[in-house]
Amino acid sequence: MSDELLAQISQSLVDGDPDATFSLTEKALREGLEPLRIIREALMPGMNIVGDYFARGDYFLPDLIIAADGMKRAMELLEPELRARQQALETPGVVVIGTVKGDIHEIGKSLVATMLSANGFKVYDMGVDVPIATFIAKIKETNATLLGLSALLTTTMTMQREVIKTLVAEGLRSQVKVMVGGAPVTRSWAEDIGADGYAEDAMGAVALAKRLVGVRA
Ligand code: B1M
Repeated sequence: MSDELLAQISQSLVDGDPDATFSLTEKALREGLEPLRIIREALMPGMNIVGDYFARGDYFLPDLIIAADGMKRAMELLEPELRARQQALETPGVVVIGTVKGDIHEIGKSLVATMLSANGFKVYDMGVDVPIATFIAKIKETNATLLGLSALLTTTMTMQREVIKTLVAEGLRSQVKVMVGGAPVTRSWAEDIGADGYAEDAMGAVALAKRLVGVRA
């Protein structure tokens, strides 16, 4: 019965039905399933299927966004339960992520954040228009090992360089690997500003993050 319920949760993500994801997750908790099991055996596999369909061109951006919404809503139910049980996901890494100062583009950054969460990373999403000092404070507070910087404007890409310079000045550069992305960002820009990696899309960002923390994709 529980296997069936887990499969239904997974399928609801693939079907793009966030209401079903939410209510099935609620049901699973009511039936006593462990939150960690729901994440590992239902939500993560479901999001990975959606990601694969997107990568091979069977799903499009709206499908990804709807599935991400389902995952987020389920996580809102599960996170307090995890805390109550003092359980934690074994995480490959702690990521601080945000869209840089001056830039309010949110959708791509949020997709990257959700896919990283779906793959077990502990993600602190700082939102958009994030001042450098906010990134720095969060890295210090959480001992993050990864920093994700999104920029969608040619005018705000330069902020990615400024954040990296500040990491150096604060003595934090060796603690965090920096990944950058966003529509105008390129691999050569990433190299130019001294980032550790560039990803073109959310699935690429997951693969990159795993590589940067030494996990096999
Ligand atoms: Co804006 N905008 N926008 N906009 N907007 C663009 C980016 C633009 C290309 C449109 C255009 O002119 N063709 C253009 C930028 C030109 C440039 O500089 N090169 C532009 C402009 C000019 C502007 C304004 C300046 C317009 C104005 O006011 N005159 C203004 C700037 C506001 C500001 O930020 N200060 C502005 C405002 C807005 C809205 C607020 C209206 C809205 C954002 C709403 C929101 O996010 N809540 C908006 C939107 C929606 C867009 C477009 C149409 C779509 C962006 C998007 O969400 N794409 C965009 C045109 C376009 O890109 N085709 C455009 C979907 C999303 C999933 O993709 O964000 O690329 P994307 O993320 C991808 C990858 O890039 C990558 O993975 C994601 C998932 O696959 N990725 C990462 C992203 N971050 C990553 C981080 C990583 C790794 C990968 O590691 C950390």
